[in-house]
Amino acid sequence: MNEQYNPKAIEHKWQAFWEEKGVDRTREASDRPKFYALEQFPYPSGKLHMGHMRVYSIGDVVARFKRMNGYRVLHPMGWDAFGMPAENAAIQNKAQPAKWTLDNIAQMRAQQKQLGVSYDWAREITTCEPDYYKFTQWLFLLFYERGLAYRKKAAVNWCPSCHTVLANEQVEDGLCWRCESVVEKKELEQWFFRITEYADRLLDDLDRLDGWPEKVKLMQRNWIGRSYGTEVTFTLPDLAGTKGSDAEVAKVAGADVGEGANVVDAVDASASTSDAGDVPTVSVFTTRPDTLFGVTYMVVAPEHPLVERLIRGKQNEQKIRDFIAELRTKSEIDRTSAEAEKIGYFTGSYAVHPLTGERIPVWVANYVLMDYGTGAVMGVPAHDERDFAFATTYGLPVKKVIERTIEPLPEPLTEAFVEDGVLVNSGDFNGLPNRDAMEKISATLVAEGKGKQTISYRLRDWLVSRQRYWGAPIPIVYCDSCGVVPVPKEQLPVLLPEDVQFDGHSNPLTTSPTYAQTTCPQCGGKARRETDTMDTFIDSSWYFLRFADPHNTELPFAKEKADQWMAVDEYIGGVEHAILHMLYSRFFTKVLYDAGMVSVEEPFQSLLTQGMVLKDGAKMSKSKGNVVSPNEIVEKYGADTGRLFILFAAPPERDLEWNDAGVEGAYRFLNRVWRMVYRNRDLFGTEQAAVRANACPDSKALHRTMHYTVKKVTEDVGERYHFNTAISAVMELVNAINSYPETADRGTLREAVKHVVMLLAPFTPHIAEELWQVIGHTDSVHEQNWPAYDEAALAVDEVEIAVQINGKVRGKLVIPAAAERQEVEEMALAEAKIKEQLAGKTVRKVIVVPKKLVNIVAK
Ligand code: ANZ
Ligand code: ZN
Repeated sequence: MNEQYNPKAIEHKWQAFWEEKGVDRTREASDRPKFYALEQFPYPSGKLHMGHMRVYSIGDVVARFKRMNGYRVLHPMGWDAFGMPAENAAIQNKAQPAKWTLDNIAQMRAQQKQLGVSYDWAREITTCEPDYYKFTQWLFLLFYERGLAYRKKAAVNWCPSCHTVLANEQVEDGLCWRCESVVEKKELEQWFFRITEYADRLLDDLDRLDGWPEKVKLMQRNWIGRSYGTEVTFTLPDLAGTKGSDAEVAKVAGADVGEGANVVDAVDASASTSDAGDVPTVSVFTTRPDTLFGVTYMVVAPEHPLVERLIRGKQNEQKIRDFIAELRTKSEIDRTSAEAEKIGYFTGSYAVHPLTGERIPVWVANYVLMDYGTGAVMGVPAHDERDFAFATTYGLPVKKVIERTIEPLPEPLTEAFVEDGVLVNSGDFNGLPNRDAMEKISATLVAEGKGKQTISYRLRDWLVSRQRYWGAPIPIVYCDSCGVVPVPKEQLPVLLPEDVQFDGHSNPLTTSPTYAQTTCPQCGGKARRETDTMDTFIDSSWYFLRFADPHNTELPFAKEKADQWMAVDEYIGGVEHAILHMLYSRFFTKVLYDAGMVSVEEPFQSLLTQGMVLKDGAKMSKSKGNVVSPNEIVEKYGADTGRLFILFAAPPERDLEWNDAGVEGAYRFLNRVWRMVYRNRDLFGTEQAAVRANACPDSKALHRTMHYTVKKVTEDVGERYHFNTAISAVMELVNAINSYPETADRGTLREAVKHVVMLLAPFTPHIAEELWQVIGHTDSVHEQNWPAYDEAALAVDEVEIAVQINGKVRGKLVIPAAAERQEVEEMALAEAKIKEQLAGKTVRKVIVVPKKLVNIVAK
């Protein structure tokens, strides 16, 4: 027998054993409760980094713990395998993206297996394989059938010299990442998913997700950004009789205008103006109708359909045209960031205030976005910080309409007053608290046909087209006679062609001589295939469902299989995916629920966002040169030490500071456990002594420590995921065993040793398995029932209490914890020291505070 802990000798052996015995296989049919543990599947970059090792270690503790606690567990792994890096590698190395990707997967899978993570590899999925993307396409068609996939023009980043569309992350400071040309915006037909139709459900159902961190829910709420407000209609009498040009009407109908319902209203408003004689109108979206009397100007977005008519023939016309042309090159983020300079021009036109009839100058400015609200806002400088700054810059008047109640505001205002108060300068509404005025003014506008109550969302529809090769082809063809035709489901998958060029100068899919030409599935005539592929976020929006039924060839998954496992009970991953991936997965699940394909409306019941792995205070990264690779650690110390260190060094949600001494410490601890088990292995002979836990104080104490440790680990792991404190409790139990006297009860010792092995199983699975065999078992420790603890054994059965005479402590007493009041009183009075001090006094009264003290009142 090898008495030296040698991880190399045991880890591989047990990995092979588990695989052969199918220890990590999912047990489907069983009456045990289900538990679905899932770590976010990785992008196959080629190498595991410490962040991966951390998330898999956490997930594995959860999965193993649940198995031992009587659950049937689904714990799968796969690959988020489409995406840009494979295509860039293809350009650089002339290797096919498929080959590059699959090679990387092979390497990473081998590394994962070295970590001893208990994945059911029979369920592995790879999103770039046709057997998977066939169903990604199938789901695209489902969305299309349900009216949730549609096409419209949208601005994309376009590099004029590479002739290609660039993803946002390929645009660096406005330049193409490859050739450094200035990137332009170009309008192209793109596919979208109508996620906005689910905005309310995506928002409201967040309240059901008790197992999610508040901060993640808040991020999702902000991303969806629902605002209740009022649309207020202003008239533009000066524009009556001027008509929109045909070009303008065309523009209004398509390109620049977003898809939101509000924008459609804006279009209606301007469209109605072409009826000669009618007075044109413009609506603004405001969340503050109470400030309506404080409007001193109005601003429309540069892309607003009315801009043309507002500026035509006016003094600033040319300046505004130049300004708009320049803005086209700016991103929405640049335009709206708080630091961005607010630039505007007076159009030369005026609107009329709906309640006062005042003439309000209409401006155009960069900070108003066309695709939020109505694309027009009312400026209230007295009560909005942004408007105050704008009015100050351009010399626009500031009109106070809310007065502070405690102390009047300074005159003139030195900054916007954004708190609550009472209305002034607001006609009939004067004197109302502004919160009440919101309702009242809004109601008045609605009654007079000058406004309506609306809801606006920040959330936009999801642009899913990519002009890229390495993604799931969009299964659509275009036919001259039939138009847009979905590929029939039985013809899926639409396979990626291999006769393509990776020259970096175009979408490779368009370079295939064969791919785009096809026949129309409806009329059999000539047709053209869609050459866009899908955003890879689509692949990862349903993979957790595929794991429930990974080999289905007819459907993405069968409902009864999905229902067996969904929702994911614990989803573990990085906070960087807290918004988009989570939102898209939630959206998919709701659509599939509506389609009757699954019975849950939310995919992830509980979410654990793990912290980063830092070294020397900074995130590990190649550029900082502070990377420690999992490989290195496994080579030097074995996977168990790496796992133990990672789990011990910080609770999962916190950042973890890498520490070589800490790794050494974890290794030393495992060595200690190893020697401890070997030293005591003879206790597990054929004739085992019975446990006599009460035989002596030492055995009683060890017995108690053991039960305490079981309870602590059970609760820390099962309820809180405090793996670090669980591990430290096991360390204390090992200490207690090591200082247990030779003469004390052997049975108690044997039980304690065995429990250490079992308690370590979820954290350090290989050494636990090896030592399990050392103490005489032939089955797997991972298939044992998690040890139970005995509350009674935890009870500390004697307590020390203070004995006071007239409030002063005069002695101590050790008594049975269960002693009755009367007994306690008698024992106190019988105590030698106390007796002595009471000599010559009369006891008047004895007060007993159970388990704490006895106070004797005597004179
Ligand atoms: C007048 C007003 C007065 C406003 C006031 C605020 C404070 P949230 O809450 O984010 O929905 N707004 C409306 N549409 C806009 C657009 N397309 N681009 C830029 N800003 C726009 O914000 C709603 C507020 O944002 C609206 O209420 C409007 O300014 C502005 F004391 O109207 B408010
Ligand atoms: Zn056709």
